[in-house]
Amino acid sequence: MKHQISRRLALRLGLAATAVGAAALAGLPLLSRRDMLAQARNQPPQPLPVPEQLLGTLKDGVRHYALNIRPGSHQFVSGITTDTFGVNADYLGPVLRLRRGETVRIAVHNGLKEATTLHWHGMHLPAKMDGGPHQEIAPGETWTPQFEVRQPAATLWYHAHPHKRTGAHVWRGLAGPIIIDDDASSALPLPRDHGIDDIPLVLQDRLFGNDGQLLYIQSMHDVMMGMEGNIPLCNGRFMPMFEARRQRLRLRILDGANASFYAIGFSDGRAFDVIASDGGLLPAPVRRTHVLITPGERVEIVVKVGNKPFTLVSGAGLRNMPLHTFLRIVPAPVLESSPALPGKLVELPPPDAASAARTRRFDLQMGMGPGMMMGGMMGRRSPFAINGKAMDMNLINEVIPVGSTEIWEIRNTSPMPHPFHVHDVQFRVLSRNGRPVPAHEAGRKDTVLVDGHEIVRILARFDDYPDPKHPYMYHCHILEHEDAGMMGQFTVV
Ligand SMILES: [Cu+2]
Repeated sequence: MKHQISRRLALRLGLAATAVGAAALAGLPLLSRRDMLAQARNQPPQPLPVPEQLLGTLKDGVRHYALNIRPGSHQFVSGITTDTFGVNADYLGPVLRLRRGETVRIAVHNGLKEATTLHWHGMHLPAKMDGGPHQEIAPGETWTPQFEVRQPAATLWYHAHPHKRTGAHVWRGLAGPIIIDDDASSALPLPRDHGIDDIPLVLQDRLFGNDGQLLYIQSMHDVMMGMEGNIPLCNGRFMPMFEARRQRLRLRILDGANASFYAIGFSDGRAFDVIASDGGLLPAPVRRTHVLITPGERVEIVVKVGNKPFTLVSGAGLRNMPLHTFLRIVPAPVLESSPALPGKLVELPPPDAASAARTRRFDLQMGMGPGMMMGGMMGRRSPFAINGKAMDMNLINEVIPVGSTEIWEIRNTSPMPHPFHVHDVQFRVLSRNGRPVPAHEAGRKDTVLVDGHEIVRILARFDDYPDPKHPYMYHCHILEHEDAGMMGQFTVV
C-alpha cells in the first residue's frame, strides 16, 4: 500500500493534526485532542450505535418512507453533550432500505429553522428527485420525491446538499446510509443480518471547542484544506465497541467526512476481502490489507473475526499518516459459523471505452496564489472552479444527449487531491494517468479520487430521464471545496 500512496496524498492524510494548530493560532478555545482522549478513557466502553433500518410501508404498489430532519443533542464522547442535526435521530439517520424494481416515495420533512435539502448520493433517478441544491426544502415544509429503484444492490448514502451550506449541514449530522437489495445479491451466501454480521459504518471526524460544541470553518485554511477534526467518529461515537457473534463480518464503510481521507485497515494488519465499491458488488472479492477511501466513497468488506479483539483503524503501519482508531471489535466467547465467501460475486463486464460517443474534459482548479485567496475572501472570485467557472445555479455547464456513453477526462490542475463525484450515474474508472486502476476500484463508482496533477478517465452512460430544465451536479466531494465553487451542472436531454 505504501508505494501506492503519493507524497501529496500522504501529506493530505497528515493534515488532520494541523487543524488544531490553525484554530489555536486563531485564538479559539479548544478542548485538546489529549483532553478528549482522556475523557474517553474515563468512560465505560461505549457500544457501537447501529442505525435502525427504515423498511417503508407498501401502499398501492409504492413503498413509502418518512424522514424527519431536525435539531438534536448528542454525546459523541460520554459526558459531553453537543448540539447537532439528525434525521429521525439526534445525529446521522436511519438506514434507508430499498429494493431494486420497487417505486419508492420519501416524505422528507425539514424541522430545522433554515432551508436544507436531502440528496440521494449514488442513486440513478430523475434530476428533480435528486435532492441537490435546486430541491431546497423550506423550514417546516415537506418534500416528497418519488422514483423507481433501477440499479443493482449497493451501499449508497443520503446527505444534505444545500447551495453553499452542504459542508456546514453534513458537519452537524445530516447524513445516513442507503442500502439497495436485489435478487442477485440476495442469492449469494454473504453476511446479511443487519446489526449482527452486516454493519453500516459511517466514518467521520469532527473538531470540538472546549464547550463541547462543534467548531466549523475557523479560517481560510479550513476552506482551502477542507474541514478536518481532531476526533475520529464511527456512527457518531468516539471509539465504540462491537461484540462480534459470527465468524465473518460484512462492514459497509462510508467515508462520511467533510474532507478527510482514510487508509482503512486493521490494527493487527490482517487481510480482508473487498466485495463492493460505491455502486455495488465486484465480480469477485479482492484481498487487501488497506483500502484508501475519500469523502463520499464506500467500500464493503468482509473480515474474519478470529478469537482476539482487534480494531478498525486508519493509517496503521503507513508512514507519515496519523493513526485513527474507529472501532474496537471484540469476539464473543463462542462464534457462530458463517458460510465461506464465494469466489465469484456478480457479472460485471469490463468497460467498453470504444462505445463512447465523445470525451468531455473537466479541469479541477484551485487558485493557490495570494491574489486568488484574497479574491475568494472578498467574494470577487472563488479560488475553486471547474473549467474556469465556479458553481453558478443559473448556468448549465454541460448538456448530454440521453442514451449516450461518454468518457469524462478529469484533470486535476492543482497539487491537492480532489475526490470527484458525479450525480445520476455509476461510472467505471478507465485509467489513472494512463494506467489501469486496482481491482477494488474497477467496479461501479460514483466518486473517484483525482490526486494532485493527476488525470483520471471515467466511462459513464446517461441512459434515461431526459429533462432540459433540471440539472444534475458534478463536484469535488471535499465539501468546503464544493461549497466554495468546485462544482458544475449538467442536464440530460
Ligand atoms: Cu476538492
